[in-house]
Amino acid sequence: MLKEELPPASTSVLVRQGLGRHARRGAPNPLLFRAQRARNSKGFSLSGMHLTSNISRLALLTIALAATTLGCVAPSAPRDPASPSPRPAVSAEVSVPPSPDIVSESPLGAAIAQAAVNVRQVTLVEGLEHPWGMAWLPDGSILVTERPGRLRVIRNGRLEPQAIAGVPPVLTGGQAGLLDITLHPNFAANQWVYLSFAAGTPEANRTRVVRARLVGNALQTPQVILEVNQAKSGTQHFGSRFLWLPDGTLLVSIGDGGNPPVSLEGDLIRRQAQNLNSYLGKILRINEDGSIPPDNPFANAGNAQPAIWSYGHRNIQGMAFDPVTNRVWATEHGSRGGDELNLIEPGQNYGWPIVTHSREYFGGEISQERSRPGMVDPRQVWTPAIAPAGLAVYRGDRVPQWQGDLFAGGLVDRGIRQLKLDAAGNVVSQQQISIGQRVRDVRQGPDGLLYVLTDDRNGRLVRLEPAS
Ligand SMILES: [Ca+2]
Repeated sequence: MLKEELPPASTSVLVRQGLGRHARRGAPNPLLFRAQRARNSKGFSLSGMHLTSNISRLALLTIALAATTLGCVAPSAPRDPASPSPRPAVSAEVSVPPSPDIVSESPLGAAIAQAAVNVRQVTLVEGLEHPWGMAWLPDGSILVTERPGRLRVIRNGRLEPQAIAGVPPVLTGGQAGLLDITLHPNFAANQWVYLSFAAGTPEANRTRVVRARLVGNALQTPQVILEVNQAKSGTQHFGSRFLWLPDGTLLVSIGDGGNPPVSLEGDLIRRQAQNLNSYLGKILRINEDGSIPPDNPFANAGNAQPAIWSYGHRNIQGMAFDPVTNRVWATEHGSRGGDELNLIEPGQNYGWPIVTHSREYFGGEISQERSRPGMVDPRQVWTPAIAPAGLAVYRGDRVPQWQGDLFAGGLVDRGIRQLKLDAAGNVVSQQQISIGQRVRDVRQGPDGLLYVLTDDRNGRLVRLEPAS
């Protein structure tokens, strides 16, 4: 599975349940549609979800190469493994209407020249198993989460063989596992470490946040300070990025719960992103102890969860704060194409799944609407998908040419998009920095350089520094 967003094999049970539900309702069944297309093509699944043989992989590669040769895909754009046939990829491209807010995937010649800083990539550590998030301790050591449920420490540039003890039990498989990590802003005084992870069973699980004190090589006195208020099935879309605001409150992104046919209370679970009584598909804002700030936008709204900060999100895995502009940025996965960069403001609706540039993995529209009054348009749309994960605003003093730029990691992109912004926060150009592995996290380190975690069984910690 290349793209994070594709359902893991373990969802086959859900898929079968979904077939029955669609049949009872008499609704168009995407899974039957997929099965028919697979039959029509003599066993070659066009869905991209279940490539069943090496032959189909080979055919897929051939089509992708042909598409590139014919110019169907912009040369600088990564092929989205979720877009296996060239025809849907092209239609996804042309379905994006012109908008001043949207930078297309076409090459940006002048802007690339402007952004030219030769970057050296230094691999600091290898052997991390699907690392997800990282945090610097006051002594310069780095804590790194590994999705299978371990918390590792890199000390004096070396990955300690012994993991940190006391990590709570986590649900693993698919996108589930131990996810983000952050330290309390006053960690030096109180030793609080915050972890987000998937908790529960494959049938009933939720994103959970625990804080615990780091004493020596162990976490102690763990406290559950937040968990999603509804259980979901399957192992997709946990969100889970942390972001501290200057006022000492903490933002936590929560995914929409999963792709069709994953459902909740008789409806597609993705629609919970528009339900203000659900934590799914939201950014939440809490105090350091999990209590809810009284100035949250829906704190006094009555029929809404007071923890909600913004809503209408699909699956945010990148969040960053710019201390100069006081802006909060977030990157969010679309389904097939339609990945987004959003400028986050409290109380706002970011549209999912009512408005989206993204299409279903199995083909077809999720919505005809790309924009709607009262919903916030993205500042950047990526089609084909980059599968964004990890986001940093560069405010270091080591590379003046990067000042104020956004660095968005991409799983499918296997690299980083460096975005230049104008004063109003519009994206004016982007540049690709290839890393060569799926990128899960990007952060600015205390030394003013950028650090990157790659999502791999043999994941790496990479430092980006100017080459000259
Ligand atoms: Ca949106």
